[in-house]
Amino acid sequence: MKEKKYNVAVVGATGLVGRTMLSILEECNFPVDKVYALASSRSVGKCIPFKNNGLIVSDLETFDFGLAEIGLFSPGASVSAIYAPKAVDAGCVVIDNTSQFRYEDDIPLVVSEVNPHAVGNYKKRGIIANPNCSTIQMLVALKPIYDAVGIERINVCTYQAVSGTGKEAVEELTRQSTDFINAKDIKNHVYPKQIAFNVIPHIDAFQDNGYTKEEMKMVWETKKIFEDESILVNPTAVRVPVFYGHSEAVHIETKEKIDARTVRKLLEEIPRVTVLDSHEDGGYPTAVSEAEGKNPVFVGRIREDISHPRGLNMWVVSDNLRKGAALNSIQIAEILVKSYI
Ligand code: 3JN
Repeated sequence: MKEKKYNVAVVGATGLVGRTMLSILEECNFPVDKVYALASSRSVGKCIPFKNNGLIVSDLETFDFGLAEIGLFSPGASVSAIYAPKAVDAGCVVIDNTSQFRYEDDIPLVVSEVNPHAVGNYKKRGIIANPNCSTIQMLVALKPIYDAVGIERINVCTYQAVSGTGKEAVEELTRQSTDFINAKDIKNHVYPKQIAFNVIPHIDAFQDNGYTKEEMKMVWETKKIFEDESILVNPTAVRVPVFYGHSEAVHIETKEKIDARTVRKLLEEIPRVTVLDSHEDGGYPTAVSEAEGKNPVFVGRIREDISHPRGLNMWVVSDNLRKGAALNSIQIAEILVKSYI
């Protein structure tokens, strides 16, 4: 029997996540037929890389979503708010990479290794939400431990690459770095403080409780994805002068004691996790040397917490544009086509 193929619309195709979606669609075995690259009128007519001839960008505003069975959305929350429901009305299933729908009860929020079963709940609204990049890589690494012994509390500090903010931030880090080296004045446009050769403890908007929205996303999303309102999450989200790949120092308190060797073995069995954890110089993953441009979630520095009887520490690194965004969206689409549409 001939394999069914799907027409896919990539919304926000000119952004960093949109371009990564296209490059993963090129390299993976997803059964695509036609691919539509959509963006705002500003980008209409641009050619973006895809297979041999590239794709010409079409106007999101006038696109007939009846032409696509699946919409991979990453255009920003306010744009998804308008166009995702329009796409659904035209018969397209939307996988949305923004925060617009993530916290709505009747919209599934899915990490493909953690709660793939939740994809089935897409039918009511026609939308599946893709979590925030920092949540995704953390939960991929924690899921086997959660299943084995339970997790009471997570303390996490993130070290997030500028590509999480977008193209302008990649340009800002590049420009500030050259200006710094050439002893020129440094100007901040994207971030409130200099990002080159600096570390900024602020991602997304401040909330009433003093946490930032990026931090609260990790709290809300962990509870929803693990389907566990009781799990405690205490995050600090930090921007670092790295182009691609988020890193996280994750400290957990488990419900039952588990030793570092057992955790290492559990994680080594997960196909999309790569454990790099030898106690020697360089025996751990980093964003630039391992994660950038790669698909796995890399885990290292696994060790028992010397200050807590059920504490465990680990270092989790992944490409924020891939597993943290585009790849997870396409893996959701794979589950969708395999079992539901
Ligand atoms: O800053 C990062 O590293 C991740 C940024 C994610 C982001 C940036 C702007 C808007 C999001 C997100 O996916 O949560 C959003 C949003 O959709 O709210």
